[in-house]
Amino acid sequence: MKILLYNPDNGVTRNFMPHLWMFLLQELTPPGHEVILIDGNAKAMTDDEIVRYVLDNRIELVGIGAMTRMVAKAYRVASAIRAAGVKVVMGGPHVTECPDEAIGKDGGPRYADAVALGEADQTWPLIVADAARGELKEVYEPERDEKGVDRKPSLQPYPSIPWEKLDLNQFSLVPKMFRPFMSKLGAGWGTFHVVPMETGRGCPYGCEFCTVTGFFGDSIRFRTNESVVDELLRLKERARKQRGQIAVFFIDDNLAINIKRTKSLLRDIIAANAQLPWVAQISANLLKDEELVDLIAASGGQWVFIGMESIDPANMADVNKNFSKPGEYGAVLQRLAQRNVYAITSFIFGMDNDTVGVSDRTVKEINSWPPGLPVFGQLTPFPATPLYDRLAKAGRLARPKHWMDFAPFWMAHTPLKMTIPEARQETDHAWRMSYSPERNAEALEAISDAAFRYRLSHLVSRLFFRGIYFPQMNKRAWLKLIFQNRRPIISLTREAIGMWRSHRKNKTQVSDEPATVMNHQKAA
Ligand code: B12
Ligand code: SF4
Repeated sequence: MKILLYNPDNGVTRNFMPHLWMFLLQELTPPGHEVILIDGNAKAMTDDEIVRYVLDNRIELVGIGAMTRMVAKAYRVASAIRAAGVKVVMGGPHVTECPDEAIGKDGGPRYADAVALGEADQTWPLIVADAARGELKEVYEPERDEKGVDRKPSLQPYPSIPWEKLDLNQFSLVPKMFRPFMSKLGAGWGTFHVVPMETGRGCPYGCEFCTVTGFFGDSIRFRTNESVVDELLRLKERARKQRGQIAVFFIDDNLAINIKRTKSLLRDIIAANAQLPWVAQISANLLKDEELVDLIAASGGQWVFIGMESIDPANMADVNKNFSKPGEYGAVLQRLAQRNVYAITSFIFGMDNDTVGVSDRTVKEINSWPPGLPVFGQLTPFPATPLYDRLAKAGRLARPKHWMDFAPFWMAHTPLKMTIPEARQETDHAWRMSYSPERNAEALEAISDAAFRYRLSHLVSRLFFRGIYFPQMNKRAWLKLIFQNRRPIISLTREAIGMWRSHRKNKTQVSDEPATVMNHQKAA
């Protein structure tokens, strides 16, 4: 059977990284089937184009995965594929949280032939076998234990995703026209991939707005250190062979949730020389441990994503995230920056204690810390979260099915101390202040003592991160952005040329020196 796994884009911006679920399910597919992957983030296609692709390639089963944010598009595509006579199965967080919606059991239209609820590592092979026999069921759920609790995959053993062989061309972040030139730079920059990797699943913290504790459970499961190290080594080898760069995004919700285990993993990565530049999510409360931060830096950690949410402790208490203390954020970032590790700091506006001016207050505080990459969102009641239930009970949901008419940065409920348009303005203001050309230049100035590569990484990341809010989807937008930020770009380019010249001069001098000196050096 020919199977297509498809992940829609959100229609506004693109993700920089492919989705892990597709590679995982591809690897878990029983032998004898061909699995094709299309990620809308890398290859944007209209609904008609996808249907045409499915028919032209004689696809017999389409699997679609979606977060709530892109589920409306997922439903549209699914309906168009079903109308063309091809079976569709949907999985992922949204359909798990609203299981009846996709199969029309909530009174609405039906979008999918089948849904896979929860973690599908064990159900996917059954789905494929049933579909191949023409006996697809409506709902696939993980097995339950005697107490009725889902049996979660242990992650030991963990499937070996063949990254070394996969065609990742559609996911390279280096534009095609620059590839030949970039591959000659340093160790090679002809391709640049950010690859998702998980080392564990589950988070026990249960923040009110988050779906993770409900979806993955509060019992945490880890892969073995060996399997993570092996995957890193294979990726490192691939980067070397293709004269490109690979960075890893450890997508665990909290990489350091068990500090002892994290330290042991990072030590094993260092011992095996398996370091690649990596990014991971770690909560601020766990980053107080100096030894952990040392190991993060030594094992390749470059950026840590921290869900800071708010600088107001009352807001943190409201959303059950009291364990993260705003008063400690500055020191945490300082500790990271001392090791040249920087932070992607994530904030949420529209919390119940937020008032007009929250963006000014927050950005002022952020600017007093070592520079990072701040991102700003709004409190969103995702279905099946405690937040959704609380707001629904209080009659505060303005758009209870907000995902069916997805509106970026437009809240689905009214915060207590400001209006929805005010929350939008605050969010807009925070993005504008944080990524203005002046702020970008200031941020680089603040780390002027850091080595060239950290400053380059900082500037490039800033230009990309701005795109999360201000769509940068065409060449014109990029050229404008480059022009606006010409000051730090020119300054870094000059520095790079200077470094390259002195490197070339040193090389020429060494090769011009008499053989005796060379021999002498060798003997020394
Ligand atoms: C990595 C990640 C991202 C990446 C992008 C996604 C990517 N390229 O991987 C980045 C950082 C860009 C991101 C951004 C956002 N994210 Co995010 N992200 C994650 C994270 C941490 C990991 C995803 C992952 O790979 N998980 C591991 C895989 C194995 O799990 P999985 O995807 O659920 O897949 C399993 C099953 O669901 C199932 N399955 C999945 N799809 C399918 C399809 C089929 C056909 C079948 C059969 C089965 C199946 O099988 C898999 C194996 O068991 C999750 C949290 C989490 N732990 O999952 C949040 C999460 C998915 N993100 C979330 C959110 C809210 C966002 C943002 C909206 C945040 C924001 N405010 O901006 C943005 C939106 C991005 C966009 N495109 O518009 C929410 C989604 C909640 C929801 N109901 O939609 C999550 C669950 C986190 C949370 N706090 O609740 N995210
Ligand atoms: S710590 Fe992060 S992953 Fe865990 S429940 Fe809170 S927001 Fe979700």
